[in-house]
Amino acid sequence: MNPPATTATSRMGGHLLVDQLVAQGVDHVFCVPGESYLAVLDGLHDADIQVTVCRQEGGAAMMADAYGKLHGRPGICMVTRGPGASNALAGVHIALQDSTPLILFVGQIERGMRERDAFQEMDYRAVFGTQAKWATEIDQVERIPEIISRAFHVATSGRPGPVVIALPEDMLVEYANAPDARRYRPVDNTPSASQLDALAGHLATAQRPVAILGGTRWNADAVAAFADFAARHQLPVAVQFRRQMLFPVTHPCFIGDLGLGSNPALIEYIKDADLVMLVGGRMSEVPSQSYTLFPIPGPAAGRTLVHIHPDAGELNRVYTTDLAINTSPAAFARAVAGLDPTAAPSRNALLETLRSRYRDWSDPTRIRVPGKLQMGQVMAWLGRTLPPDTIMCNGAGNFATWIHRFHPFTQYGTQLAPTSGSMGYGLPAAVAAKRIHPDRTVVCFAGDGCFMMHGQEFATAVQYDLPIIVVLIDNGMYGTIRMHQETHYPGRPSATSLKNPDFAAYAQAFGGHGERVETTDEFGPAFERARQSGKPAILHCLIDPEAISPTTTLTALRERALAERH
Ligand SMILES: Cc1ncc(C[n+]2csc(CCOP(=O)(O)OP(=O)(O)O)c2C)c(N)n1
Ligand SMILES: [Mg+2]
Repeated sequence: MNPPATTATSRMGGHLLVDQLVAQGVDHVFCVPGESYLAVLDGLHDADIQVTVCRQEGGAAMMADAYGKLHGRPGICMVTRGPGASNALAGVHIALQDSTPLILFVGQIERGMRERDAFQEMDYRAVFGTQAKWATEIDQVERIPEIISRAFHVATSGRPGPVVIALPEDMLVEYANAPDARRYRPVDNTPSASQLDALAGHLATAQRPVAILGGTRWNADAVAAFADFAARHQLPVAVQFRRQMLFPVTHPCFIGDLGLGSNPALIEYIKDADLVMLVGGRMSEVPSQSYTLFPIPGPAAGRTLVHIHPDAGELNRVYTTDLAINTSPAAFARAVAGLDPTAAPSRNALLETLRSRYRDWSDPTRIRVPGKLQMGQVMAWLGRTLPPDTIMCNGAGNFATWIHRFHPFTQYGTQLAPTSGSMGYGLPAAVAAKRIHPDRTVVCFAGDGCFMMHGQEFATAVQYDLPIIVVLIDNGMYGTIRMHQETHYPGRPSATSLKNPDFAAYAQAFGGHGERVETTDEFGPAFERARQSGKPAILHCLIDPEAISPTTTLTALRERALAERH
């Protein structure tokens, strides 16, 4: 049955909702359909919105997170009730931890059936109450514009994050005469003149300063403005875990990234810094090296801590600051564009030392691991070959170390990786990236474990003709966990070995290009053939299980742990 026609004054809920998305500037929706929100799907039929239909809601929500990371506007995900929403939680959790704007719409049972444990019923306010900035349900059709407008503001203002909106099925087919809401504008502050003066004072006297960049609400202009600011002030700059697109590695002030397995020389420098500027991030467990970089609540005597964050609630949350500036990184970068050094501190020699430590650490050609596939050489080849605007995507696993330590990120909008450490993110992120930027090279790095968490989205890449290239690093195990086992319970592997499919055949079976790569020399030509194929591709790279990280082997970890016991 066709739904009744929408008139200018009266619109069916599902159509009114889609009109609100258009009014808020939405151009893309990632979804898995469900009978619970047919009226919205019907609205999408005629809307000027691109729809990506996915194979599992976790992948759809991760694609929406990737959209949010690339654009700074909320990624939109639509899923069905209970089971769909449960699957989508994986992506909502990433958006929460990663401060990504995202709005998840969930079809909901009819209002009159609530609290009977009806088919696929879920209490979204309760389930997502701790995992979203706001979880709500639209009970009255005429309130759709109001609630959608608020959702965009909540998702993008302060510290961005996810919003979950449940849509009762019967509400979606009611009619309302409700006007469209106006386009949202994220709320922001600018630093005051006295805050900028205080910052200039700290910068003028610091002997060993460092700026550590993180968080969201950056953009390409902000990255460029901050790079100029750092150069003028000869300010050493580090980036937080998986926020490597915030500062170019080629910049004379770049000194490294603070993640898992970071450069010990960088950590030593930061622990000893007399001025620390945290810009945009919240210095969570991973970048803070399990909260060991700075004393809590800190800072130590003689050290100055300046924190710039768009959410007042994040300032002084863990670390007590000397100067707290409540503003977005974008507004901060604009404000400091006019801040010139008051004295001329020469930190050239310091920068030179820090840069050479960074170069030593991040040179992949120095790395030798067991086996025929030398990942150091692979990274060097990719670094030389890939265009600078290539979007690198990954989930979690030791394989990701190769990117974080060695890939030369130089541009904003080139890194999609979960700071929350969620496996399975790389492939959906790559699908979203290629959908958004069809002209750019998109590479997904995945471990054998990581890939299989959302490997079904390879079908989505094939469905939309998205020639992404998956570099699948197969060591036949959940290597990260095996590494921890050998460190803490040496010689007692448990639940970490994997029997894998032929991933090249997997790619081919889906209609993509697949190749097996066993040696270093095979990698470059295989990558080129993948590129030439014009199809989504998987390079099934077999790495020696001993090559657990760039710097150590499983056997070395085990032997060290056993020796420490005796
Ligand atoms: C969704 C999810 N489940 C479990 C984990 C715990 N975990 C972290 S890394 C890892 C293993 C990753 O294996 P793989 O992708 O093969 O990479 P490798 O470490 O072998 O290079 C596991 C199980 C996680 N981070 N995320
Ligand atoms: Mg593995």
